Amino acid sequence: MRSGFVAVAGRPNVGKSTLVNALAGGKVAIVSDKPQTTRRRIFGIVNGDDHQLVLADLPGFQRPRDPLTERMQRTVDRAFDEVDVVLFVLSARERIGAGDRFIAERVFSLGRPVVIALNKVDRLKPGHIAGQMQTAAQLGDFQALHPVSAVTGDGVAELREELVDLLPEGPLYYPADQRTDLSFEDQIAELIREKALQLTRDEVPHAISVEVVEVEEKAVRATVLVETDSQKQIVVGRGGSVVKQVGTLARPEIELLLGRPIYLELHVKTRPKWRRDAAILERLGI
Ligand SMILES: Nc1nc2c(ncn2[C@@H]2O[C@H](COP(=O)(O)OP(=O)(O)OP(=O)(O)O)[C@@H](O)[C@H]2O)c(=O)[nH]1
Ligand SMILES: [Mg+2]
Repeated sequence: MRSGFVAVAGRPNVGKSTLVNALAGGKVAIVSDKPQTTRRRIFGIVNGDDHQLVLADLPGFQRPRDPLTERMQRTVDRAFDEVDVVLFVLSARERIGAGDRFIAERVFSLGRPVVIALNKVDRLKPGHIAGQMQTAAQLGDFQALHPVSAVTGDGVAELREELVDLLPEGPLYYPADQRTDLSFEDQIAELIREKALQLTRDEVPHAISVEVVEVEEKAVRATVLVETDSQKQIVVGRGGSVVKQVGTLARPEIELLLGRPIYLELHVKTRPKWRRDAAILERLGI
């Protein structure tokens, strides 16, 4: 039996969570086209006959700007302490530059094998991919470099095999049928937040968080927090249209998770400066 922990590191928005989902073979982490979607460490657990690969999906590396982003970066820093392997994710669609080199300095100094995933290679010209691979190869002394597409699944099976091969012999850390370490409540809150991120833009997504208030047999009640009244207006929408849409998109996924139909009740509330409020951040698991 091989088992162990892999930290998934990289700049915001390079596709870390999408890749964790692809490797885990199902949705573990929420995904959006807005940077800083992932705010806490989430384990995606990949179970095989003779292995258990625990992927730690992490917030993107960033320069902290407030208590929320400070806590997010601390999560990233701490995650490196006890891992067997680092999966360093880059986007083939963007210039590999200073931000990636900054992260490289950190991950290549850990004394652990580093596997580079060059993500988002779908629909890119082979010549462009080859160039990006050459640049990526200069970032440090890597164990392996895999061009992948987390969206189409190209290269994902090979990457999974590579990661499993790097794990030491070890025990099962989680029951073999478990896919994440998040509670149902936290998974539900994340699903609702994902839909709210999808339907908003500019500064609004960063000001949104979700708390599940109650999960009953037939109903789930949750609160969508924002920081200002104008953000609240946007998330509620005209005649409640936006929050209604959030519910419509989130409900089927929550029902799939719980395995039963539910009524989803969402309230949007203004909580000024929650991003600076240690008690709220603690409660949100950040
Ligand atoms: N074309 C393409 N898009 C991708 C791929 N992987 C991820 N994306 C898109 O990239 C965006 C960001 O994906 P995420 O998985 O949320 O990225 P992340 O690195 O986890 O982002 P943070 O949590 O904010 O740090 C989403 O719009 C994804 O659909 C890929 O292989 N190809
Ligand atoms: Mg993410």
